[in-house]
Amino acid sequence: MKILVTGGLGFIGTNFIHYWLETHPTDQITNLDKVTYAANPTNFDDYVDNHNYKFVKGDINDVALLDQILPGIDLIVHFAAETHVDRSIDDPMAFVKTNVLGTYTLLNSAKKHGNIRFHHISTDEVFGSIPLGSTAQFSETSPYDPSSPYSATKASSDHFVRAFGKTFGLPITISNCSNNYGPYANPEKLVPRMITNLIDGQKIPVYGQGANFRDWLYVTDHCRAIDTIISHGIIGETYCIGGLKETSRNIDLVKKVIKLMGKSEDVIEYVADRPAHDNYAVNWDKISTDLGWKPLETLESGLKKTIDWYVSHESWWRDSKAEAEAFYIKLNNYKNLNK
Ligand code: NAD
Ligand code: TDX
Repeated sequence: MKILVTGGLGFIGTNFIHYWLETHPTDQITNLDKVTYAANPTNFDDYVDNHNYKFVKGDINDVALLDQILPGIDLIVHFAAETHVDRSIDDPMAFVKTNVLGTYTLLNSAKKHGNIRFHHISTDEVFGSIPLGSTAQFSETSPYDPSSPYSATKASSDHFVRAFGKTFGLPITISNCSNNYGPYANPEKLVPRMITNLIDGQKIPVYGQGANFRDWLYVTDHCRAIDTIISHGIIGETYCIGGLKETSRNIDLVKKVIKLMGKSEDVIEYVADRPAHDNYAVNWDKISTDLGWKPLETLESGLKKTIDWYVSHESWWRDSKAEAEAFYIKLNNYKNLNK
C-alpha cells in the first residue's frame, strides 16, 4: 500500500510513521510536511536508506504539489495541523489556514485523484467541555461545542471530512482522540514542558488551580488505534479514542511526574488560567466493541518511558524548548491577552 501521511514531522505523525513502517514493512510512505516550528526534520535521520520512506517539504494548501504527489496513493492519513491551544488564542488565523482551508484542499485533491481513502485525525476538544466534578465522557454521539480557536478549526475540518464522504462518496473515517503523550512531543505541551523544566531545574507553571482534567493516551496506543481503524473501520464512521484514565486532574499528573523524577512539589507554580479552559474525558467503547482495540499503556509506565526519552534526547528538544519558552514569555501566561 502507498500512503500519504501529512504532518509526519510532528509528534503523533512521527510516531505513526515509525510504528507503521515497523509493523507494515512493505508499505511505502510519503511524508508531506510544511516544517513549521512544531516539526523536527531529524526524526527520520535513521531512514535515509529506507526506500519505503520519502519526505516532501510542502503545504497541504498547495494544489499543484498535491497533483504531483497523489497519483498512485491508496490512503491519506491526515495529521497536519496547527495544534497548540495557547498559540490559537494568540494567532487564530494560522489555524484557519491549515486546519480548515488545508483540510478542505486536501479533501478536494483526494476526490480529484480517484476518491482516495482518507483517514482524518481529530481531537476530543471539538466536543467542548465536561463540567468540573462530572464523570461524563465524550463519545461519537456528543454534540460539537468547541471552545478555543484551535478546537473550532478542528470541528470545522471534521465537518468538511464528513461532508466530502456524504456528498462526493469520498471513503472517509475520522478519529477523535484525547491528549497524547510520549516521545517526540514539542516541549510547548504540558507533559514535555514539565519534564524538560524539571531537567533544567525550573518551576512547573500550572494554569489556574490545576483542577482541569484530561484523558491521557500514550502515543503508541493511539497509533495502534489508527491502524485498527484503517484496517477494519467502517467507511463513513467516527471512532473516539482515549486512555486508561487512572488520573486526570492536571495537578495530579504534575505531582506524578514530579515524584517519578524524584523532585520536590515546591517546583509547582500556579499561574494565570487559560481562557475557556476545557475538561475532557473519552468513552472508547465503540472502537473497543466493534474493532477490538483498547489502550495498553498505564499512565505510570507511559510516563516512565516518556521521561527516559526526554532525559536521553536533550539535543532533540533543546532548540524547540527555547522557542516554546520564548512564546510563553510573549504570551506571559495570558496576562497580556486583553491589553
Ligand atoms: P504537532 O503540532 O506536533 O505537528 C504538526 C505537524 O504538522 C508539524 O510537523 C507541522 O510542520 C505540520 N504542518 C502544520 N501545518 C502544515 C501545513 N499547512 N502543511 C503541511 N504540514 C503542516 O501535532 P501533533 O500533536 O502531532 O498532532 C497531530 C494531529 O493530531 C493534529 O491534527 C491534532 O489536531 C491531532 N491531535 C493531537 C493531540 C495531541 O495530544 N497532540 C490530541 C488529539 C488530536
Ligand atoms: O504549562 C502548562 N501548564 C498547564 O497547566 C501547559 C502547557 C498546560 N497546562 C494545562 C492546560 C491543559 O489543561 O495542561 C493541560 C494540557 O495542556 P496542553 O498540553 O496545552 O494540551 P491541551 O490544551 O489539552 O491540548 C492537547 O490535547 C488535545 C493538544 O495540544 C491538542 O492538539 C489536542 O487536540
